Amino acid sequence: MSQSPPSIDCQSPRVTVIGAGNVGRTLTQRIAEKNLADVVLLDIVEGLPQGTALDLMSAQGLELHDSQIIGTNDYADTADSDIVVITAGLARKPGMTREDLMQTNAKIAVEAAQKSLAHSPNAMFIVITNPLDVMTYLVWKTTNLPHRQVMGMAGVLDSSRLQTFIAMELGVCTADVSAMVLGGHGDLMVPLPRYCTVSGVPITELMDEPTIERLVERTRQGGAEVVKLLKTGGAYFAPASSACLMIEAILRNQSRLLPAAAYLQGEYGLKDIFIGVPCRLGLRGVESVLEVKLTDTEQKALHTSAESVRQNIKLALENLSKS
Ligand code: TXD
Repeated sequence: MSQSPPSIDCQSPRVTVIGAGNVGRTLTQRIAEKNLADVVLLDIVEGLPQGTALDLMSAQGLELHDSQIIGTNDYADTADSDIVVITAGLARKPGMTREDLMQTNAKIAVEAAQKSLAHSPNAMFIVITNPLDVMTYLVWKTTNLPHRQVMGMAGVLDSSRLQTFIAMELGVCTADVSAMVLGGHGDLMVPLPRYCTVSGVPITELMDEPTIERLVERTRQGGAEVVKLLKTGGAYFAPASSACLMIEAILRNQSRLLPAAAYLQGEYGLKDIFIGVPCRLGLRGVESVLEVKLTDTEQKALHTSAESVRQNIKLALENLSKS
């Protein structure tokens, strides 16, 4: 008697990365080498995603992963993606703020989101394009997706920079350091030294005030410091690792507590805005937003950062409606 074999869903998860620039292609490499998913890499420049995909696939037997990587200029190839990551857009040059990129990147990010959504209506969207919190809001607003399905990557990166600076200062293993940065991804971001620890010991017990303030300021300027050194673009190794961590948390339903730009509905006294807050990330996207206790000063700093994001959202929406 023939027995039907047990049904095993062998389909790999599929992640689309829009933008095959520095962040997009490094992220593609990270996802593949961690065997997290198949990756579709899309760019407007002909040949760039195809060449990158071919190059990365040629290392498959050396890195021993089995992710498929497809390079394309056609959104039809992105169909049925579980996650879409938007990295397309201009990067900063020395002396530029993230906000200087707003008008151009708004059009690019919105178009990328809408075209991707048409082929992957159930996808989770992770926005990376700057100015981050504004672009995340625009992607959510223009796609009409449930807000748990849209999030921005910045908090993991900013926290990881602070984590690194603390480890370098104290000469301890970076993995033992835990750091938390909230707020918008800009000069007004809100590092929270009270919530930073080394193996559970608050850094306020290990460093004096001026040292902590110096590390906080270096974190705020962490992106600009890299831009200034590179001269031709922004950071991409740590940004790619940060996005990869979020993707892993979602695809493996890890329920990790990570700072991400999430939609707020009254948490922290803020509404109708995307800004960096601690989120629980899992298969359903932003499963919940955690409200940690803030001092009056921290709360004020978060609101100042939110006010700047809000003004830029207003400006970006006005510009989009004119174009
Ligand atoms: O923490 C964070 N969120 C960030 C954000 C950390 C690092 C980088 N951050 C921002 O991501 C940065 O300020 C940029 O706005 C994006 C992408 O940065 P990246 O360093 O990757 O920029 P590149 O190397 O210039 O790559 C951008 C790619 C490039 O290949 C373009 O051809 C492509 O985007 N591009 C497009 N692809 C598809 N569709 C359209 N319309 C398009 N326009 C440009």
